[in-house]
Amino acid sequence: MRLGRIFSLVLFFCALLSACGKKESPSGPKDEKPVVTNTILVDSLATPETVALFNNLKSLAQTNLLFGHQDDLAYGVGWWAAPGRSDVKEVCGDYPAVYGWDLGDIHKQTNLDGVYFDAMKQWIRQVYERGGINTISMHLDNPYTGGSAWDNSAAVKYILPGQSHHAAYLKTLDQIAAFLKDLKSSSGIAIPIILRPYHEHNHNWPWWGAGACTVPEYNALWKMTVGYLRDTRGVHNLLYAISPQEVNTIDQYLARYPGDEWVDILGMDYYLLTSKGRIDDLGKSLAMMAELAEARGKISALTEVGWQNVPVSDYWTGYLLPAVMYNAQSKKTTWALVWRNASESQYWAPYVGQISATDFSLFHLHPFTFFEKDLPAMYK
Ligand code: BMA
Repeated sequence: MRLGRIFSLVLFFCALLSACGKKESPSGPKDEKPVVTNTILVDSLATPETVALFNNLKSLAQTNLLFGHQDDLAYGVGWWAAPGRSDVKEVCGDYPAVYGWDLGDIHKQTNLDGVYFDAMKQWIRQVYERGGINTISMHLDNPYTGGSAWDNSAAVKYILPGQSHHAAYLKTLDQIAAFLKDLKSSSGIAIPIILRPYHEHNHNWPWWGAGACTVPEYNALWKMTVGYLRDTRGVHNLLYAISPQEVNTIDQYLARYPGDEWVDILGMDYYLLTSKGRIDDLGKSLAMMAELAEARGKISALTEVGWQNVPVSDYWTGYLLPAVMYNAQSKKTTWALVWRNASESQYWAPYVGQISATDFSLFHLHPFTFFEKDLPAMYK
């Protein structure tokens, strides 16, 4: 009798212990238990593949520039969602190393540029399986007015914790978290993503821009977003990139910076390279940013660059390459990404027959540039 009671007690405690061990993580019962993997990233629980991506980008940055293109697989000039197609590949024989995507309109079936989110997930998986790199921006609608990302009326102050539109905004972040957590490889690995929220925040066009929120508000928005995805939703496949637009000085760069513990990659968007006279300007800015990044153990990137409809034949080797190769520091820029090939009236990468296509092939062949086939294993 007594032995039996002791036995049941032991069983009871064993059950209790195992129940505690199985405690659901905030992001759901199916998730594996998070493990501390690093002390260098915003997310100390980042998956091993995410940490590897950062370390590999850091070492490649010393020697090469990765080329990136927004929506490369989704469409190009004169085609839409055609399996395997890519304007970049058709011009130079290889896919880009970096692929940009955007989560604007995440509450709908298609994003703001008409790309089905389900298809986007498939392309992101293809990229990962081929060894490429995915980065995601977010042209989210104004959460106060319901207008577009370009509706730059005040919104941030209404979505911060305790404010009228906070709960509604968390629903948007839930949709983003769900999308990011659904990015799994065929063997179930969470696909690492470079997330680039609230970009060009020093400019005035978006609701998160300098004209629509104060520095403390912007910083609070950034931290709230990272904290929610990482700690509440348990998303651990992210590197976080910030990207002010066209900044020349350290002070300008850091003016709205949320802090080293909230950012993995220092980026910059730059659209002024429309004359050779600006090569120095971009080169110096990239050098400044690379130094800032290096001093913090981070990496830097030209997160958006380009000349719409590439109206000169030597843009790639005559403008972009000399700017990135301006000096030893600017050369440490990790990647340069050009925007989308929406149509004949809006494209940023060449397509077959475009006037800069031949020069783009030379850019591709240049030993400094890396396209997808040039990449070593980025996730190991
Ligand atoms: C802009 C343009 C728009 C597009 C937006 C988000 O620069 O390309 O046509 O909707 O980016 O991709």
